[in-house]
Amino acid sequence: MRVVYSPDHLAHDVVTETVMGAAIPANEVAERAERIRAALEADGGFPIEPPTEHGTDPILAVHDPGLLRFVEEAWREARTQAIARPNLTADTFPTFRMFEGMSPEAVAAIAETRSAGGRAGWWGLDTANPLLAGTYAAARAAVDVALTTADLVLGGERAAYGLCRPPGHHAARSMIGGYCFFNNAAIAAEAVVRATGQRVAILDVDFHHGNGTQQIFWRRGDVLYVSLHGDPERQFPYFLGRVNETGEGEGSGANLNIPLPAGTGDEAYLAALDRGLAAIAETPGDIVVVSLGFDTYGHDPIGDFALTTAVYHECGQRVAALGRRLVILQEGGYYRPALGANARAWLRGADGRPYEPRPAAGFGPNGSDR
Ligand code: Q9C
Ligand code: ZN
Repeated sequence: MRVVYSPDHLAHDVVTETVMGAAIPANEVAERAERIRAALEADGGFPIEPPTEHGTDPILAVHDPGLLRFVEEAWREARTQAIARPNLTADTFPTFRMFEGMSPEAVAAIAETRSAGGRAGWWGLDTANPLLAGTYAAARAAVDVALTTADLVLGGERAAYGLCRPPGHHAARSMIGGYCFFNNAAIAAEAVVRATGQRVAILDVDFHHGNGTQQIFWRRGDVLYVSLHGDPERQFPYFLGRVNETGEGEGSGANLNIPLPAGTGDEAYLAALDRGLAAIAETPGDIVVVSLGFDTYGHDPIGDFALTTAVYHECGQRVAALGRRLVILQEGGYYRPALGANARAWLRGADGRPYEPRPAAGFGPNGSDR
């Protein structure tokens, strides 16, 4: 299976993030993508190629132009405004409760502020999106990785994998969030719809609900969104991802959320996956975009499922058994010692190759990376 990767992600990297006010070691770090790249290289069956440039038009097909402008300008603007911080992170957000009682017209008249800190809140969901000198280039490269992966599949590959970083599925039309800047999977899905004129399904198996992807296609009947995730009653992004969110208008019935309990293990997960796959099988279309996350792994520091490396191989096999062509894009996954083995297992499954854990080079005991 062909793999698309860009080193441009390396310049977007941080040391800490905050959780409920406390600083902790950052989870979404550059090492993640390098672990996966190393494991796929060691496997030998995943030739890696760079992305081609696709420009900003495919981004503007799903995102607000103001959001693109903000991500491009934010770091330099923060420097210009002499905010003495290594990166720009929002801490004040325009929650809808701030505007309670105001008419829609009065709310619509509220404008994006000029201050860098205000702008970060204006366009942001949470504090998990630090803007650094290299963030824009990294986020643009992740989009190019996704679009190049889609090109491979449109060009006839049965499946291809884009090692996207930063991830994308929490980014909505006008909002960054949850480590995400541009919604790589949504941009790729939209590009596939435009190229083929056919319906596309998005299967989101990251541990978290892809609130951004759901929002972008909420009223669209030509893009089916199916997500398995930790129940938002207890997990980020908290405010979306429930069963009763099924889409509206033309998109009515084209959104399927499958929230799952803490401790979900291999067997229960596979049963839920089969439900999601059945919904996709019922919908016409030839191409599936997969938002692939490994924060469902048993040792993940922010997820609370209990999946094993071996089940990822089975998952990849079952998704491939749909008989559709697959644009597989990386989202989350934060237990770094097993990321490479997990990605390799899933992708070998999707590639119709046996699991074969613990190859000679590049892996430690129990099929983990070193
Ligand atoms: N303040 C993905 O897996 N919450 N995103 C962590 C940071 C954000 C996960 C707390 C979790 C986002 C792509
Ligand atoms: Zn996630």
